[in-house]
Order: sequence, then C-alpha cells, then structure tokens
Amino acid sequence: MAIERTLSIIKPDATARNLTGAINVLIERAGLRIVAQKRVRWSKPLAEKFYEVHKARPFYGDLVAFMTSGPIVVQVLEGENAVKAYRDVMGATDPAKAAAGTIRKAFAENIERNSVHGSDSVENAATEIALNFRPDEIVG
Ligand code: IDP
Ligand code: MG
Repeated sequence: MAIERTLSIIKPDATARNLTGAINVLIERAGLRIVAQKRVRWSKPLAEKFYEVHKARPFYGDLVAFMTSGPIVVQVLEGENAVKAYRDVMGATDPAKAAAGTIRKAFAENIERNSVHGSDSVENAATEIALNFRPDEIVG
C-alpha cells in the first residue's frame, strides 16, 4: 500500500447546486484527506490544456465550455491508493452506469455534467496537481 495524491475537481454543475460540502462528506468518508482546496474559475486555455488528451474526441469543445462555465473547486486528496480509491467513490463516467453509494450516482446530471473529476493515474495526478496548485498551497 502506498500513500498517494490525486487531483479532484468539483465541477460547475455541482458548485451551481451547492453540493461542495455533500461531496466532501463522501470524499472524507472514503478515508481520503483534502490536503488542498480552492474555488476558482478556469480560463479557457487552462481547460484546453487540462483536457488536451481528449482533444480528438467529439465532446472536447463542449467539455471545455462546460468546465469554464462557472466556478469549480479544485482539490488535492491524499491517502492509501488515493488515485483508485477516489475513482471508486466517484463512480462510472456515465451516472446511469455508476454504482450505488458513489458521488456520480448520487449527484451527476448526465455523462458530461457528472459533478467530479479524478486523476486516472499517479503520473497524471502529478501533472494535474502541478497545473492547478503551487507546492505551498498543499498542506499534508
Ligand atoms: P472520467 O472523468 O470518468 O475520467 P473521461 O473519459 O476521462 O472520464 O472524460 C472526461 C470528461 O469528459 C468526463 O468526466 C465527462 O465530463 C466528459 N465526457 C466523457 N465522455 C463523454 C461523452 O460521451 N459525452 C459528453 N461528455 C463526455
Ligand atoms: Mg478521465
């Protein structure tokens, strides 16, 4: 077992519905520690860079527009196997396929407006954290 860090984002559909606290309850209940957190509005260039891996996908433009449409809460989560542990509590990308008890099952509106982001590997987590936080903003 390894202590890892992962990047979480509470997306605009969730901040608009005042769900930050409810989502944080599920994160903390899963044993993950929120070691950095801030509410921001992404610029378009930052959103484009963050989702660069999806550039060729048909939903890329809509996704960038959605992620810059309102405030988001970016977070660094820390814990045992944090990357997978958070993916597990997030649930499937499509809330119709998400398991009971997951954040997306409870709160997501649809496959795009799905309330949360979580890094998919330790390597990507490091890149995504560096895009959103200065090292001194993370207090473990
Ligand atoms: P993930 O967030 O579960 O890792 P990814 O495949 O990495 O899912 O997709 C990134 C984000 O792009 C999703 O969270 C969702 O907001 C959006 N997205 C993914 N697939 C679709 C789709 O088929 N239509 C619209 N938006 C999508
Ligand atoms: Mg992903």
